[in-house]
Amino acid sequence: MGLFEKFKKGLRKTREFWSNEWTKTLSAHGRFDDDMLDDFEEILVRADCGVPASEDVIETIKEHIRKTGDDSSETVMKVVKKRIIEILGDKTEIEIVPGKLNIILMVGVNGTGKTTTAGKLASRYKKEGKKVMLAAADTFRAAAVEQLKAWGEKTSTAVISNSEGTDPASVVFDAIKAAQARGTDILIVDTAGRLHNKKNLMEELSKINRVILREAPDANIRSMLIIDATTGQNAVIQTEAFSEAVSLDYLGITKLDGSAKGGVAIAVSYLAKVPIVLAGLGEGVEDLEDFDPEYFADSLFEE
Ligand SMILES: Nc1nc2c(ncn2[C@@H]2O[C@H](COP(=O)(O)OP(=O)(O)OP(=O)(O)O)[C@@H](O)[C@H]2O)c(=O)[nH]1
Ligand SMILES: [Mg+2]
Repeated sequence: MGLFEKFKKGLRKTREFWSNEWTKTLSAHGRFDDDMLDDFEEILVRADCGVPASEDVIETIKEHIRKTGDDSSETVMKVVKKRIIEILGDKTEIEIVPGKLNIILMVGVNGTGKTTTAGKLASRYKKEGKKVMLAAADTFRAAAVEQLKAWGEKTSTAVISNSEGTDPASVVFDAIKAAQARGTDILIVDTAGRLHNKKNLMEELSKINRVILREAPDANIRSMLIIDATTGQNAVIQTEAFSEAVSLDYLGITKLDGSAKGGVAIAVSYLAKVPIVLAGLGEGVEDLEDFDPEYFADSLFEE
């Protein structure tokens, strides 16, 4: 299956929601007058695009009609799609620097898909012939280490771990030492789910960061916030809160396949200063793709 086909398949529920609602509105109003645009804005908000981005899209449509006088639905849809691609920004991929240790720190609230995405990423990089290692720095939740080990087995990737309850920063320390000794290219650090307002957990994350900076100052260090599309506007709130609390480089958006709330990618991109780089499109090891703004937008509108 091609990449676009995968996006299309993954975004089926979101696309169905958009196209049903839009078809209804289009046939009810026929043309893009103010009433129609009000309905349109409501659809965008209900599709979890968030109020600021939805208002922006509506403004863009109004300006287009004012300038060109063309309010045919085909042209307006093209304008909407173009604006959505602009909001999503340029396609960005995770930067892997050859000849260096690259460390990817996975963070986020409970259950967003950190461990799964870490496992999928390990598989991807192994396939590319890289030396990969996983660090089980979620020592908080029982079974978290076992879950990551299962991904290690599935992807033939070394997993550095310790027992439940040990200091996660010490696991990261061990993992960095092991990665340095083995000439690892990419070390993916899985961390415990945490709320941005839970002081101890956020401090734990800062400590992990300090250990990484101290023990691997020359490494290419990247942190990635994993958000779950099915949580809608909560994902937006999490992105804002984590951006304030820790330094983020990337966003990964998971479970796009499981919900009609794919629009959350638009809401997040409108507010966040970091790019979405990954799209989780299912639970399987292959269900991870680089986030592609054009494919994403095309998948929303494709009949
Ligand atoms: N459908 C779907 N399910 C996903 C995706 N990513 C993760 N999941 C599922 O979401 C659930 C939670 O995933 P985990 O990877 O355990 O999440 P986590 O962030 O590590 O959770 P904690 O460690 O508890 O904070 C699992 O059942 C995964 O299979 C995705 O892209 N699509
Ligand atoms: Mg986990």
